[in-house]
Amino acid sequence: MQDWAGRIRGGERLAIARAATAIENRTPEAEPLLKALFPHTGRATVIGITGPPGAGKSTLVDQLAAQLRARGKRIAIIAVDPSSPFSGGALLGDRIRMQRHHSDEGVFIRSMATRGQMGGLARGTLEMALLMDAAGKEVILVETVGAGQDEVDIARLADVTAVLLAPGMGDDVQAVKAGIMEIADVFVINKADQPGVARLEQDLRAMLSLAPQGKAEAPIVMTVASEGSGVEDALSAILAVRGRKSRDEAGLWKMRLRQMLLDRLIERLPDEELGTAAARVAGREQDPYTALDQLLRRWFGYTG
Ligand SMILES: Nc1nc2c(ncn2[C@@H]2O[C@H](COP(=O)(O)OP(=O)(O)OP(=O)(O)O)[C@@H](O)[C@H]2O)c(=O)[nH]1
Ligand SMILES: [Mg+2]
Repeated sequence: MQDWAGRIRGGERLAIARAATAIENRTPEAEPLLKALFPHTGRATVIGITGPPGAGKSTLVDQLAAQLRARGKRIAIIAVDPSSPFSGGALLGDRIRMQRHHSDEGVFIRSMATRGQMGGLARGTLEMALLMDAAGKEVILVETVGAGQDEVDIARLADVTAVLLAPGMGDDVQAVKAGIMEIADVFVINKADQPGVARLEQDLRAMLSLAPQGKAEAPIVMTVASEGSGVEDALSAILAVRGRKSRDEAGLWKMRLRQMLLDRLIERLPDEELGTAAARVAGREQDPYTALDQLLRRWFGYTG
């Protein structure tokens, strides 16, 4: 284990890839490995890129990666592939688009499936980021679709979150739900080559002017990711936020530990048990509170 961890810290690609697979498959090796790696984490900058399906997140991530490489940064890309019908087909496209980085030793790319969880980042995304951090990656780009729970999850993971919008996506600004608004540090209006950009910007500014917590000052950057224009500005805006934001590590870890605790409890509880209890509650044989007490007692040794 120590040897494996050492090779990861040395940036050995094969060792990192094996660890990524262990994390994704939640094999028994993953946890002891992460324990060994943890003291060597905390240095990377994690940038979350989120937004509606098809807004151009992958295209922008690819361009940001190129920019960061040009600045000599070691980077990792974690693409969380939603299992939604929107993006099922985009995965192959992403892979092809990012191919140019594949032969580059300074870039590590990993896709993760959400496996049909309700919203939510793929379990293990935090672990994947910790792995990349320990492996000496200086910047970690995480792409996720902003839908459902994701906005909260990405805030728990990322140091800076960029929300990507694009014109002509139907409900435009409405696609950015209130939750996303709150976690956005930078707004990127992509597809600035398409009609409707000025309106989108107007709507966004109007929305931001009503938002609390100084969101009205959140930078808005225009990009045409497919051509690479505006990408440098987007990166500068993101890194500027990173420079200003004082990192509340304990606050972040409180959110993360809460989620990990929930995950662990759910993991330990056999699904059939939950099903049996649910059937009793549904049949009015038992109230939900008594059912919970019983589950807690039986599976977690809870005596309260
Ligand atoms: N016209 C135009 N098209 C773009 C731009 N950026 C990306 N696209 C195209 O928009 C489509 C979707 O881009 P992606 O980068 O796959 O979008 P995404 O947000 O990652 O999509 P999902 O991962 O499926 O949610 C692709 O066909 C891109 O080539 C842009 O600035 N202008
Ligand atoms: Mg994508």
